[in-house]
Amino acid sequence: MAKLRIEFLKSCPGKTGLPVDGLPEMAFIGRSNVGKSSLINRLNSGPKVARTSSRPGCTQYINIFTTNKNFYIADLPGYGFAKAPDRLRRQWTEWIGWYLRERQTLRGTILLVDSRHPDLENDLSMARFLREGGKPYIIALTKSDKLKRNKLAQSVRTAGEMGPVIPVSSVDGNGMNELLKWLTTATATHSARS
Ligand SMILES: Nc1nc2c(ncn2[C@@H]2O[C@H](COP(=O)(O)OP(=O)(O)O)[C@@H](O)[C@H]2O)c(=O)[nH]1
Ligand SMILES: [Mg+2]
Repeated sequence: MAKLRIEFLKSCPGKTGLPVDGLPEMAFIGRSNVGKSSLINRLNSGPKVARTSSRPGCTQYINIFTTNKNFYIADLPGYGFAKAPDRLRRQWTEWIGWYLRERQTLRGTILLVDSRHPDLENDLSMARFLREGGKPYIIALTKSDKLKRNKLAQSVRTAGEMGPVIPVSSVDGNGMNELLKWLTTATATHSARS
């Protein structure tokens, strides 16, 4: 299976830390614990580069990774963890809202959605936000290994309301080639603003 060579570059707490060399960027976003770090690690040909855990974190940093395909991966902080204080939620909305709306080099977004919960309100509103933003995005329906075939098909249909769907699994590798193809195509496509 084709893979990327991914390396961690840096953690950015705000705009000033983001790369300025103009290389295209692809964002990964989703609820905490949806499987974002695992997916980035699975796409990578080398050892783990993204930290995985079973406990939702609440870091507000955007983690930037380099790839051998001349684009950056931006790992955005997860949303939707119930216990976050209001102050943290406001910060998240401001910083990530700014990033998704204004980041000139952003070429596309992978919205990760748990295949067992394909219709959660915060995922639906993120999908709406991305659609309104007008840049390419795709729904990566995570942990597809956890569902039987017909349940997964049902989940793909439900998630299809939000946009184009690729079911993926970091455990058995389902969907990785398709996701990789989408990533490389979207990074090569110039947006109207660049
Ligand atoms: N069965 C299964 N479990 C997964 C998969 N991806 C992630 N997980 C588990 O889900 C939990 C959260 O994963 P993580 O990658 O840290 O999520 P993040 O918070 O979105 O970065 C961990 O316990 C992972 O082992 C998957 O594709 N299949
Ligand atoms: Mg993570």
